[in-house]
Amino acid sequence: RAPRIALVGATGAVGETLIRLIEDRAFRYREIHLLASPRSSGRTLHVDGVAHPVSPVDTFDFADADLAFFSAGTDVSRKWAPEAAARGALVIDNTNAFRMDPRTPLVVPQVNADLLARRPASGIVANPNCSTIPLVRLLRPVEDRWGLRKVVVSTYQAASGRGHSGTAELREATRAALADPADAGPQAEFRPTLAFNVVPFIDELLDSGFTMEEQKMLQESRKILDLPHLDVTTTCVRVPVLNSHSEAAWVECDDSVDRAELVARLGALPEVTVHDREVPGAFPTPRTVTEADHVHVGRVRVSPHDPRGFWLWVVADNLRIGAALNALQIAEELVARGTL
Ligand code: 11C
Repeated sequence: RAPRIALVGATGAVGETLIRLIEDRAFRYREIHLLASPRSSGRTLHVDGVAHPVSPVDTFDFADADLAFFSAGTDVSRKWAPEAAARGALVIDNTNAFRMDPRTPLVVPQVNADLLARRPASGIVANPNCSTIPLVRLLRPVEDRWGLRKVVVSTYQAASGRGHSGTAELREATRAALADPADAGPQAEFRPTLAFNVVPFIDELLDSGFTMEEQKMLQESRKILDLPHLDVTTTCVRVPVLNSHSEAAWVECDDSVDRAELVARLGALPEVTVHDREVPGAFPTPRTVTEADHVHVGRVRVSPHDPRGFWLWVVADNLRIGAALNALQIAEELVARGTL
């Protein structure tokens, strides 16, 4: 039987994207319950042409759902996801709340879908951070063929990583700066202003000197790839782009890498497009990515000095690949495997 599903955070950027994907991918459900924090509830949203009220999460009985998607922020997940799991719903959580919990699998279906064969001990499947997902999808075959030694990444992350309020602030701050270059505009999401700027700081600062976003990329990559000692070091940067995160990744391997073979292996991955497979130097950008459900790769360069190292330029829609699509693909796997 098709599952009864609940969407917590239905009015947010990830929640709205999830609704579009449920429609586009014809994900079958028996009932759908749209939920949000009390502040964001009260609206009506359409799913598959049917109007649904957005109800407050704190009045919903999760015994009425088989599957619950959470994308309303870490605090909401910490408070309600364990309750939903205890009431019998299998939770797919988009936040950072449970990713490193040993009882909770951290899943990118193209990498470690086998973890979805049974219901997790916590009743929760965690969805990784949006900058981790495209990276590990590309690293998996590299590890399998050449052995990974080290990965150095700089990210170029879009404003939509902060949801609707992030994109709204970028638009408003850009308008303010165009009218008066001294006017930084609003700075609730991005500080200093993101208008005509790049900001090498995402999430909170840790004692290590790295940000939480940078630490997530290390810890999550290790867990998903099941390589607990993998060296992944990153600088995470916010750029004035509305949607789609980009990454420049330097990858060092145990063995020498042949560019043609690397391009062929990456190009053979499901839902991956390599732009410079046939056109030398071709690259994707956040504005030109049209197939938003693919991870896009370009500028594939093996070092002429030491062919054990190579560069990739990666662009992926952070709301889809990095959040809603990954969550829905987890759900599709759970249904296909009969785990629900
Ligand atoms: C950003 N990567 O771009 C963040 C958003 O841990 O799921 C996603 C935060 C997370 O701001």
